Amino acid sequence: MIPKSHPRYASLMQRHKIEEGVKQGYVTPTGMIAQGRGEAFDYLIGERTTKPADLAEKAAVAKLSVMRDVVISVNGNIAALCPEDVVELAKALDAKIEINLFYWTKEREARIAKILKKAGAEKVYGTGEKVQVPNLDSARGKVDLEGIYKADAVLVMLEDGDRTEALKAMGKFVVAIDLNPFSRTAQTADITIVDNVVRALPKMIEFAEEGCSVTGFDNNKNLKESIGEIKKTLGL
Ligand code: PTJ
Repeated sequence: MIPKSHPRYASLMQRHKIEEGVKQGYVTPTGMIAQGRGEAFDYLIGERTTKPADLAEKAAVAKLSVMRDVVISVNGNIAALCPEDVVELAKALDAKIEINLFYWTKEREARIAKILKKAGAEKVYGTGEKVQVPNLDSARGKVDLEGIYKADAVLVMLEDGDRTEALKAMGKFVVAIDLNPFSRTAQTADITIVDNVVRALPKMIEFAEEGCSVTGFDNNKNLKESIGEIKKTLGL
């Protein structure tokens, strides 16, 4: 039992959600490594939503609010950390929710669908027949025709490697939430939010419900500013 007064309470609770997801079999064991990597970067940005992250969150919501067909992609870690926020954001943006797993198994897919439905999702994409994203050989390349395949924009979170490039090659607008500003996903997305998903999604819900607009957002500049936040922490 972790006391609420513990200085690292929030971070430890996230850890335990991931641990519980692994025990229940819907978070892949390597999801723990992904979480640990995220924690390290979160530490470096001060475990808070930085100014550039706040602006990127606003810019992402402003853009996604006016796009026709938006899909929020969910993997095991996201299902463990913030399924209710995913559902709420999807409602606020009128977006679809699709399960997309790197270490795909039918069982994990079914468990995650159940979690999302329990969190309030009416429909969950990515649980039936799938079609292939060109040039993406991993299981992430298998997507729902009515979901990610047809989407104009995709929100990806806690993502490994090369999917953002493949989705962009299909002409999609990609928003990524990634605590690591140096990752390939962060560097190739159209809008990169360098923040913890557990802080970013609630803020995005707020922006979507209030309504927001951002003009002249420059993702490269914003990413550099996020890296600047890390430099400040390091005293560089
Ligand atoms: O559930 P599956 O089968 O789809 O598997 C998913 C994992 C997590 C295994 C897969 O996506 C993976 O291996 O991810 P990586 O390569 O470790 O990358 C995850 C990225 O997300 C890293 O850049 C982390 O810094 C970042 N990250 C980790 N935790 C968070 C995060 N970003 C935002 N919020 C977090 N809580």
